[in-house]
Order: sequence, then structure tokens, then C-alpha cells
Amino acid sequence: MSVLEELSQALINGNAPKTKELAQKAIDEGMAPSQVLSEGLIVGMNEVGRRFKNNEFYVPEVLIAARAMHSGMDVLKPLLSEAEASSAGTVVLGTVKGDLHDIGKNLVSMMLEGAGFNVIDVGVDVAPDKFLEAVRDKKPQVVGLSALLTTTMPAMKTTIEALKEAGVRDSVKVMIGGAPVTQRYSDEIGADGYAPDAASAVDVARRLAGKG
Ligand code: B1M
Repeated sequence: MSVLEELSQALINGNAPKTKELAQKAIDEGMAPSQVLSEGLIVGMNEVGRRFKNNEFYVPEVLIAARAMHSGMDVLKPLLSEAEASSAGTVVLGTVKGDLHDIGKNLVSMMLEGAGFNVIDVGVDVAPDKFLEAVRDKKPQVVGLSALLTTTMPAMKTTIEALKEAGVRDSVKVMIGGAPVTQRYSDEIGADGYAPDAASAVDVARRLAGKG
């Protein structure tokens, strides 16, 4: 097994210390941090997602794998930001009001950071006003809204409306995502982009920030 295959496997097994050790080993062997991320950690996390969808994995396994992903990212993050001399842009990211799900949002955050974005994570259960405040303060190119409940999807629309009412809608692009969200819903509420998963969130954010 190659070191990257071992790394993916350690992440799938939820073995955080081993994931960290193997990420470091791959770097020490001379691999680029972006390669270790995309061909090691993300391959592993995709497999976790697949097993979760097929009911082979349950929530605890997903949480433990996400923790292992974090420990691998601890090794890669400083190296990735070194490699990306200039920031790809700033993204304010949060889970909308009434919604406490953050595993997917955190993956999106990690992937964006890995791609050189400066991510300002405003957390979960974020009211439109709080998004607005972050947009005013941080002047991001993109604001990312995540929702996992059909009952909280309308908060995406409310947030966009709050940005409009405050007169800042034209200064920022809105990207939305989360399991129940669709491209159709994105069009319907006037968002600028929709991403079905964390990897495509990077492509969409690049496009919206004018860097892709
Ligand atoms: Co909740 N939950 N949950 N839950 N939960 C779901 C979402 C549900 C589908 C389960 C079910 O009934 N089958 C259901 C929603 C039904 C619906 O609305 N149609 C549900 C429910 C009902 C609830 C509660 C109401 C349960 C209750 O209390 N009765 C409650 C609500 C609490 C609240 O938010 N107010 C609740 C609570 C919880 C826990 C706290 C136990 C826990 C959350 C822990 C946490 O996040 N820290 C939890 C979990 C874990 C889940 C499931 C099992 C897994 C979600 C997850 O993390 N997936 C979920 C069932 C399911 O999805 N099958 C479920 C893994 C994650 C990697 O995927 O989040 O989809 P995901 O993110 C993906 C993409 O969607 C995308 O990229 C990510 C990576 O590829 N993406 C974006 C996400 N955000 C994005 C943003 C972007 C772009 C892409 O741009 C900005």
C-alpha cells in the first residue's frame, strides 16, 4: 500500500494519530501538500461519505473520521498557506439560523482553506443579522450558507433578503449548499452559486471570487 492509500485508510478507520503521522510521512517523502490533501485525506473522506450514504457507516464513524481529517489538516494547513502566496479570497461561512448541523460546513471550510481561501467561520444557527455584520466587517468576496434541514432552507432566502435590504447584496456573492439544497432552489432564491459537495464548493467559490 502506498503512503497515500495508508493515509486514506487511517482516516476511514478514524485513527487520528495515525492520520497525522502518515500525512507528515507523505510530506517528508517530498509530496506536495495539495497532493496529500486531494489524494489522501479527501479520497478517505469521500469513502466515508459513500459508506455513510449506504448505511455502512453511522454518525459516530463520520464524526471520528472528521476528527482524523482535522488532525491530518493540522500538518497540511501551514504548508498549504505557505504554498498559496496570495489568498484566493475571503469566504464568510456558516450554517443558517435554526440549524445546528456543522459536519458538512466544516468539510467545506477545510477544503476552501486548503485551496488558499481565508475562511471566516461564523458557526451554526447564524441569524441573517450576524451574516450581515460579518459581510460588513470582513468584506468577503463570497458568503457561504449551509443548511441540512428542509425547515431551515428558507433562512437562506431570509439571509439573502437581509443582505439586499442592507444594500450590500451587490458587493458579495452568495454560495449555498447542504444535503436538501438544489441548484433549482439556489436559482429560486437568487443565490449566485450552489455546490453539492465540499470539493465542488471550492470550484464554485473560485468562480464567484473571480479566480477560477
Ligand atoms: Co440531523 N437531520 N437532526 N443531526 N442529521 C439530518 C439532516 C436528517 C436528514 C436525518 C433524517 O431524518 N434522515 C434530518 C433532516 C430531515 C429534513 O429536514 N428533511 C435531520 C433531523 C430531522 C435532525 C433533528 C431535527 C432531529 C431531532 O432533534 N428530532 C435535529 C435538528 C437540530 C438542529 O439543527 N436544530 C438534528 C440533529 C442532529 C445531530 C445534532 C444529532 C447531528 C449533527 C451533528 C453536527 O453536525 N455537529 C445530526 C446528524 C449528524 C445528521 C445526519 C445523520 C448526518 C449529517 C451529516 O453530517 N452528513 C443527517 C442524515 C443524512 O444526511 N443522511 C441528519 C455528513 C456531511 C459530510 O454531509 O452535511 O450533507 P453534508 O455536507 C456535504 C454537502 O451537503 C455539502 O458538502 C458537504 C461535504 O461534501 N455542503 C455544502 C454542506 N454545506 C455546504 C455549504 C456549501 C456547499 C456545500 O456552500 C456554502
